[in-house]
Amino acid sequence: MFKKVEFIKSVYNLSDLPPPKYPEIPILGRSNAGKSSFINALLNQRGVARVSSTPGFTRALNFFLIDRKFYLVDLPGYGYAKVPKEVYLSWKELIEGYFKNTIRDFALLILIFDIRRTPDSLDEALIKFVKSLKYPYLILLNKKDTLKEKEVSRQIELYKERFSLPSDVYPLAISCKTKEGIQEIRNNLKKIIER
Ligand SMILES: Nc1nc2c(ncn2[C@@H]2O[C@H](COP(=O)(O)OP(=O)(O)O)[C@@H](O)[C@H]2O)c(=O)[nH]1
Ligand SMILES: [Mg+2]
Repeated sequence: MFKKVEFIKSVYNLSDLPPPKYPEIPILGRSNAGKSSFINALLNQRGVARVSSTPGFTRALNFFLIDRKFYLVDLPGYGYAKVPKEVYLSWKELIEGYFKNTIRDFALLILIFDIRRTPDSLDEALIKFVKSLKYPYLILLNKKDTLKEKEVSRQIELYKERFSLPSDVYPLAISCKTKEGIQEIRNNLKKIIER
């Protein structure tokens, strides 16, 4: 379990990023996929990251420092239907600028999807972008509790195929509600950070 969680800041402009003093693990995904819920589950704290009841649009990159060892970064989600094109473009610019920033130490990128959804062109574009960065990444299919075991397997195969994932990258089905799969991820993160 992680012990100390410090909220560092919300970043709206790339010029405002905290110094890259620690390895960082950004959390990416569509709005409402469960990014904030995942951060809360992982840290075993309610309300560290704000969970939205209505899918909304947070523009900021929220930095959390964990055990003075690494940053967890809650990134703004994409794919919120009511967002105008300019807002999508500014999202894209912020995210791309952040990842192209080569002085930062990206230890692992975590991508979260709602397991019930069929991946669309936006999701595919994200995967393509993430693959192009050459950082290690982990794909999580959240809200496993909403599906039967058979449907879970079917969705895992669907994501694997749509994203043309290499055989060693397997999407992991989790639930932030029942906490299934969360301890396994904690153990993996610890290994990655203490590398
Ligand atoms: N059933 C179920 N609902 C979840 C799970 N994780 C998140 N949610 C719900 O999905 C909605 C969006 O979650 P949130 O963490 O705000 O998503 P974000 O926009 O990606 O940060 C909220 O209503 C959560 O309660 C899960 O594992 N199972
Ligand atoms: Mg959120």
